[in-house]
Amino acid sequence: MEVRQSDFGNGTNLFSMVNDNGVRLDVSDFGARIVNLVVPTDTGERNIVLGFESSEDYTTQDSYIGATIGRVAGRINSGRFKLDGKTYQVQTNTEAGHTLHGGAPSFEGKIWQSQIIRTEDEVSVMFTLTSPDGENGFPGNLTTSVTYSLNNQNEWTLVYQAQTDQTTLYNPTNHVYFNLTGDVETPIDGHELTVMADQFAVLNSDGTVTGEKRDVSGTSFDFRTAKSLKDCFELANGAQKDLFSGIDHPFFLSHEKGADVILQSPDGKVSVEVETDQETIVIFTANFGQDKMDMRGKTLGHHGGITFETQAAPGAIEFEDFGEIVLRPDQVYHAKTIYRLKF
Ligand code: G6D
Repeated sequence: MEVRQSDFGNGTNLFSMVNDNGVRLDVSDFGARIVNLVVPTDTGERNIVLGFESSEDYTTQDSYIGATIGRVAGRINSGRFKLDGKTYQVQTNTEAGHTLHGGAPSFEGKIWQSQIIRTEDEVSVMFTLTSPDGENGFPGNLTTSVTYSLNNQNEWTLVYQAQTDQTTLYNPTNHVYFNLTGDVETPIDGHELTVMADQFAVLNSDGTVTGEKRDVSGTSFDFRTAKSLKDCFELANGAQKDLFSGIDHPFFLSHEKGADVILQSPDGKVSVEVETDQETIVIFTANFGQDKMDMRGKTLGHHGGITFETQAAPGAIEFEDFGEIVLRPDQVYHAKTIYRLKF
């Protein structure tokens, strides 16, 4: 296995990790993000994630694609929360006046420190970042790392660590979009999805959670047995699906044996299995509507990819049963997600 470093533009770097089976994982210190994930198939190499060809493109087209998101993934209602009796107002960055993905710019817009790590079993790049006290309104000097690893079992592993010198909020995630066809112009409708979750979080029209955990039974969000995304998108009685022209929801994982989530390509040649120690996964099906992006010489549009944002549920600071995102000085934050590639 090997790691190569190259220029990614504007003082940023690209790190290419290649395993002995021909899998290539490209990551950048710009936003500590995944850029490419290439797998070999009997019909040639296939890049199964969305990504641009230079760091500039992320600034001009879409800053979140593949990026590490923090301090708090998802929306904080009105950018306001209480911590140990004190009310904080953090920077809001949505039309509805909420804070999305930690404010803007946040982790996705930073150049992280990087360190290449090679062991017998895997190659890794560890990205580290210090978010200063008061950044975007969040308390505490937060030192955080995210380590991307690739091994010869074709597993891409993400490990997060963080510490803070004052009580704060921390709920990071990775904003990777998968499209297992390898063609950004092919919508994901033909993919089959399995999500081992009995409940999802109901959303308001502005994307904030209502606080209701709803059973998936009888809804278009029941993926406990494999179902095509087309069936989900087209099924009637999917009020929440229609509200967002797709999925943009947290699913509460039941963590039964095996994978938490499985995505299968339409031709059955490639699949990704996700296993995480996080309580929820936010699935967003790139509900871009008429918005288009130039990507790798093609045009990315509506339903061009699907995210698997493993994290505590958005709204956790508002609703106790949505998870725990308070990080205290005497704690070390740790989270791990594995994406197993089959091809
Ligand atoms: C939209 O609501 C969605 C978010 O979940 C997503 O992360 C973002 O677009 C890229 O705001």
